Amino acid sequence: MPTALVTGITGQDGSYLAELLLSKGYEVHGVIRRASSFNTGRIDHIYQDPHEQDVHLRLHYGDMTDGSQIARLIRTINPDEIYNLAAQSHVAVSFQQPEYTGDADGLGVVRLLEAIRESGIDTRLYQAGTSEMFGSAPPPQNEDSPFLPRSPYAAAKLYAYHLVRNYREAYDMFAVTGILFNHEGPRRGETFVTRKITRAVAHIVAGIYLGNLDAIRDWGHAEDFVQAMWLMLQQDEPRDFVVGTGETHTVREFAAAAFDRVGLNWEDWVHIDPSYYRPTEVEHLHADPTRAREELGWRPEHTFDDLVTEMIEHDLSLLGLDLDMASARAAELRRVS
Ligand code: NAP
Ligand code: G4F
Repeated sequence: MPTALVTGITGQDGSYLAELLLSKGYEVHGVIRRASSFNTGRIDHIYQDPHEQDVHLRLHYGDMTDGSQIARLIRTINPDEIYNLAAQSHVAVSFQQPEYTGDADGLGVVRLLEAIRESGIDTRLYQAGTSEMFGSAPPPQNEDSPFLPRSPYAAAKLYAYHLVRNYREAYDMFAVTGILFNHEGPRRGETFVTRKITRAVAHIVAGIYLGNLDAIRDWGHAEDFVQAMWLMLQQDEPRDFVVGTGETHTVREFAAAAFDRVGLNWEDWVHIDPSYYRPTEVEHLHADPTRAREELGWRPEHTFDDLVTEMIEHDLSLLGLDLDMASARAAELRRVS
């Protein structure tokens, strides 16, 4: 049975990846951070009590800022594959916490690479890179596009990208970076723009404050993207890949599509709060995923419309509502206003 170590298992991608690996027969070890209350909501449905028989998912405390624990986990688990998904992943927050973001997202990867090297184990590493590294590079972006990062987050991820490449060349490691464009889903963190919008739609009367509506993103579904992560570690040779859908929308278009699902006009509900504008913005991300399509055989299965609908249905279900009930409520609102 292959063994995988997943950092960031409590996050959006970590939870989908853990499901995928378990379905493929892996023993999965996840790294979680100690918190004052439970932070495993996204993986509770696959959690197994370690006292049970035949346990395939095991959780360990750890942090990317704590190198000795990372080294200990790698030594004792001896995984065949490591997926480093742990990160302070919010671009806007990285402007407020640049030092911590650099520590967790940049230096954390050095700690991981050094732990692998010093342990001498034969393992494969997937590093979660990002299209944010392209920053202001002209679209569409592929593996040969320049990196022009526009945030402390992107700069930290770019540092990690170069280190992974350097360790691959210097020590002959199977270590790769997936340069993934935005991917979302019902488990997306509540402060990313797509989820912020779909939650507002579900609450209907809440309205919403947003920043830059003109930003263009290549939004896919996280369930499709974790497949690409796994495929990258199954190749004969280690190689970096751009992963994205190749289809783009503005934030405004996402909001319009989402409010339209329940029959509302987004312009009546979306307001601008300039404090959500970033000191430097990434205006246009558009993937050219040719290499992933040709070499990994990867293609997204979810469409943009599927994604918007699934996210809204999920946020409505949390309130005990469905699309018909929400549409009826919206129609009532239109009648009385
Ligand atoms: P996410 O939902 O924010 O999850 C991040 C995970 O990292 C969580 O499990 C979090 O733990 C953990 N974490 C944060 N700081 C840590 C630290 N210092 N030590 C250990 N764990 C830490 O992010 P995601 O959307 O799943 O993204 C996964 C990875 O892909 C991230 O590296 C992100 O930067 C990258 N990425 C994401 C996208 C995207 O569109 N989703 C695109 C490109 C790249 P808690 O649950 O305790 O907070
Ligand atoms: O949803 P966002 O915060 O995602 P962003 O900045 O594109 O980053 C996400 O994708 C990256 C891959 O490209 C990942 F590496 C990263 O970890 C993260 O998952 O913002 C999307 C766009 C931005 O242009 C932002 O300025 O939406 C714009 N936006 C407008 N109003 C807003 C808001 N973003 C947020 N979070 N909140 C707003 O109110």
